[in-house]
Amino acid sequence: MIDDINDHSPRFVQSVYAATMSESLQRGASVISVSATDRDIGSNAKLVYTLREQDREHFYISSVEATNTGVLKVFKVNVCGMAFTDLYPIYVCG
Ligand SMILES: [Ca+2]
Repeated sequence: MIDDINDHSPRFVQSVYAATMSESLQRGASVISVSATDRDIGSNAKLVYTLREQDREHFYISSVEATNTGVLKVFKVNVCGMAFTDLYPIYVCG
């Protein structure tokens, strides 16, 4: 049995993700899907997405095991004008 060493870090497919949100988005509504790749194999390539603590007030992110993607969802409604400095730079209400 050949084992894989977890020696690669995940990289986001896009360096910037931006989304336009409607004011009518309800809690639990999906905002955007994000995707990263990891060059390891098997469980070493499985990704779990998290948000920084200050971003969790308004959003949460679900990790989708089947596709290895993360889906950003609304935690608190009326999140118009939210700006992220890290992974999700700008949200504009449409
Ligand atoms: Ca890895």
